Amino acid sequence: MKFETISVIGLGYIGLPTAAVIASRRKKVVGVDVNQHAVDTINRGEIHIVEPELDIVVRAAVKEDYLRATTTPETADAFLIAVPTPFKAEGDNDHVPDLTYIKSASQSIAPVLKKGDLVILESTSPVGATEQMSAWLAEARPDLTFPQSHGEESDIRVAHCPERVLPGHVVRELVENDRVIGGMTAKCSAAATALYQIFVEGECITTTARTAEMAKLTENSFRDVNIAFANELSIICDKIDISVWELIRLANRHPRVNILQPGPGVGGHCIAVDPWFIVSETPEEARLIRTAREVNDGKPQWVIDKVNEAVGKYLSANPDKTAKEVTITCFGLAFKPDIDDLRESPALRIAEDIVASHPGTVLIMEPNIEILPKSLEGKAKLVMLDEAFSETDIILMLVDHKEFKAVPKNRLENKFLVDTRGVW
Ligand code: SAJ
Repeated sequence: MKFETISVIGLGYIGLPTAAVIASRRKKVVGVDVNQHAVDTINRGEIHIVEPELDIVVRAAVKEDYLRATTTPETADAFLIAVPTPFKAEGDNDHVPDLTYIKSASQSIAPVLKKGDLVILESTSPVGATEQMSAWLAEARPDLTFPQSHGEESDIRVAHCPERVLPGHVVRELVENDRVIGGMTAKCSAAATALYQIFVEGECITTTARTAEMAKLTENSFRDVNIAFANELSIICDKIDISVWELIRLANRHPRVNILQPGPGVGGHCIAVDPWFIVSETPEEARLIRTAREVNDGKPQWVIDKVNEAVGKYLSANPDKTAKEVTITCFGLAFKPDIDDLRESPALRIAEDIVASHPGTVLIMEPNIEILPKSLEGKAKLVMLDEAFSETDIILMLVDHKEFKAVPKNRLENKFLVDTRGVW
């Protein structure tokens, strides 16, 4: 199959790198986004998100005229949809996935679809979303045929190919990772495989759309369950006075044991979200997956309780002081090490809670940002490493950034320490 022009709908953390990498293979790519600011930024050859190396790829692709952004879909031979799939606002506790963005993306491309086109859903989606997307397309274009009604003979090919790149390594992983390709029919899978082979060096493995949807949810649920195991161990070990870090190191010496690392909770927009797509579909059956979510979501409160305990201990050791005179420093705000992404960050949630409840000074040391997020503005102070150590009474280690790992142990002397990452 030949693809002259490829359109990517949604120019966020997945869509923009994908568009740029395809363009770097000398294919004409039209990126579409409802956000005019994003479109203008990209058309200047710049980027509106933070991802290592992405700026270089986008700049070159725009300069050489292979990548262009617009707010209105245009004709193309393949459409790749990479829009968010959040939860429905009203049913927050039920964590029901909201497919509104997929619906509006499919309705926006429907008018420009032509016989022979390929439509791929990349957004992480509940099982059945690709079939639903195809139904929306068919509703908008009764003059074309789709796989759900015409099977292999359909005018339009439809597939689900979930993204699985790690933030911070997107440009490399987009090319190197294997891809799961779930076509609604075998011809749909073959067409999608041909598209991904333009830029993917990993293997392209084909399956059904529903299995591909479930595979993505399974990958992130697997990680969530394993992190929950580590987080639960850390709480148990704290109670019975055992170092969880040493314990995990020892247990991992077993040839078939590989425990992940505890932390202040699970952040980001994938692992803390995707398992709920399984739970909301099969609430009776998905008991372990739900519990893992609850264990990980409960971890920030456990950390906050530990900080309060540390303040209590500090005041017992320094009876002449009041809580107002105790300075707490949060080391790290990002949702994981060595990135500046604060979205859905448990570290940020913990810092916000401490700022709201602690009567004394709260300092923040986050080497990857230059200004504090709005929720902390005017309530905490962003400091450099030296000030953080000289001014603080209580150290709260939240993110294992490389700058923190390099700190010599003697700087921690005489400080009360709550280390959620086992760095110190
Ligand atoms: N975390 C721990 N302990 C660990 C590992 C991670 O507490 O041992 C925490 C991190 O600090 C972070 C959260 O989990 O708060 C998630 O971080 P992550 O590095 O595990 O994953 P993400 O969210 O950056 O990216 C994941 C990846 N999925 C898997 O590794 C199975 C990525 O490949 C997916 O493409 C991405 O989700 C996504 O977009 O779905």
